[in-house]
Amino acid sequence: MAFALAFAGCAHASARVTVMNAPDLPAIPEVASTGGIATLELESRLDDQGRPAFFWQGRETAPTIRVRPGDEIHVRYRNDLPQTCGFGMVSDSNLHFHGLAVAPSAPGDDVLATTVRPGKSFDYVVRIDRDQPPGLYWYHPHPHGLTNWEIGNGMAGAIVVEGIADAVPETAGLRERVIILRDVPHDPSLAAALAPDGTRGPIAANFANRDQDDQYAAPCGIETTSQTTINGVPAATLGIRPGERQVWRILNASGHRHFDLQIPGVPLQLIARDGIPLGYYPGAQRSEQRWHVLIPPGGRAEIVVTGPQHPQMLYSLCYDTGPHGDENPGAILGELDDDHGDTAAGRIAAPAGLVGGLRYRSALPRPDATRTVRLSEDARRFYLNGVAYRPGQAPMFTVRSGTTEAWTIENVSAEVHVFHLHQVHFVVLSTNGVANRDPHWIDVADVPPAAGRHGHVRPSRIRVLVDFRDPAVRGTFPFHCHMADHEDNGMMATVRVI
Ligand SMILES: [Cu+2]
Repeated sequence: MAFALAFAGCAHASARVTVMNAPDLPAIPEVASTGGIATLELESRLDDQGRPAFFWQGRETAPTIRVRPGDEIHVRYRNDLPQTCGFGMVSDSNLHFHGLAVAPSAPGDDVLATTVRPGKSFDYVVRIDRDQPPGLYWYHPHPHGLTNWEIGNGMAGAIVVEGIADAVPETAGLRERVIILRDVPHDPSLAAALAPDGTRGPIAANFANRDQDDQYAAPCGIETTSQTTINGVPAATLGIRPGERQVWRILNASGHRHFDLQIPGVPLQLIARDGIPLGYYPGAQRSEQRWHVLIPPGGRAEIVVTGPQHPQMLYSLCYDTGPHGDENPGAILGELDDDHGDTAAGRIAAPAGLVGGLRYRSALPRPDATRTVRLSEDARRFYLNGVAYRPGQAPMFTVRSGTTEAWTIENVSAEVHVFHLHQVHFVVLSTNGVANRDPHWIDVADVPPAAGRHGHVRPSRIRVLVDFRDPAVRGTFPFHCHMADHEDNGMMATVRVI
């Protein structure tokens, strides 16, 4: 890190010299809807390194699916993974369409009953609501017990719902980048470090060691087992001219790592979180200036970046996941420099009268019910309200469609967890009793570690308002920790909306 910073300093003196020589940010191929339908065939199989991976048109890649509100996504998904994966489970797969307010039923966004077994295929049809806000969503596998093996090895792709310029007119005409951040194990078998049989393996040892160490010295640790990537490469050059503004749509598709993005000296104009423009929240600004942007696993941030006068690094800052948490050390993701060749995805289209998300824009209704979800863990398993999830388990809650509910998410463990519900968005109202000063509609939220040690645990709590008002969202779907290894090991439950 120090070495690279020293070079960045030199670059200031000799304007616009490439310091990293990293390749241009790879562009991700795209499938756009035509006639209201985006159609693709996607396949999962082991790549030449033995990792489970998405393939499209014979290439190891997951295209960005670009749609408009009211469109459909048709995916023929073929599972060509070996019959069993490295730790003895059948290599099942399926697809989740994260963040979209769509029905939780087959042949759409159903991860509970729809399993694509090895050697089989399934035809997904996802109907996107006319009211779907414009922004960045994503698709990834969600077979309980194997989610970390599949997502953690890189199986994820982006979905863009068009229309951001209707919500943020100043983005019209700007060049656009889709950026996918991952954290891929050096050894493909390590993504299965938490085998779903309850044997927590290396993490259990970590848990035990850290428990004896009250004053742990390196809160972010030193990651030695994995490599962060940006659009599939360890570091990239992001071409941007001095003063040019670009829209970056950034997805954290890692299995369980946070990214806290910073470009020294460059303000980041945050315009959307988790697919919903900031300005949709009643009374909120269309954009907020940030000096760093934290994205939990599963989260998305859409930002406007202004090209610096001199090359600058793109970093992820050290993030402390808590005394029992995993290592999230700082990382260099790339460098902003003059264009060497245009690898942007295209330009943001002019406003087109796509006025979505109406229900998100009105004053928050009073909650119709309250619930409590307690997050806990021991050396073997992870729990919601004391229960480690088993497939087929009865729903934990039954909710009336058309309502909102206030949920208290309480963390009694000494590491952060990432709360996520399928199909719906929510607002964080408060954290540990302190009102949220810049609330937004989101679909993943950090629940901070509990305070106190050795039997004197003070739980951390976030209070959220969950939106069950969309009439399309009826049925049973999961909520869980989006650290995929935690979910695989039990930190999941289901809710039934009637
Ligand atoms: Cu967790």
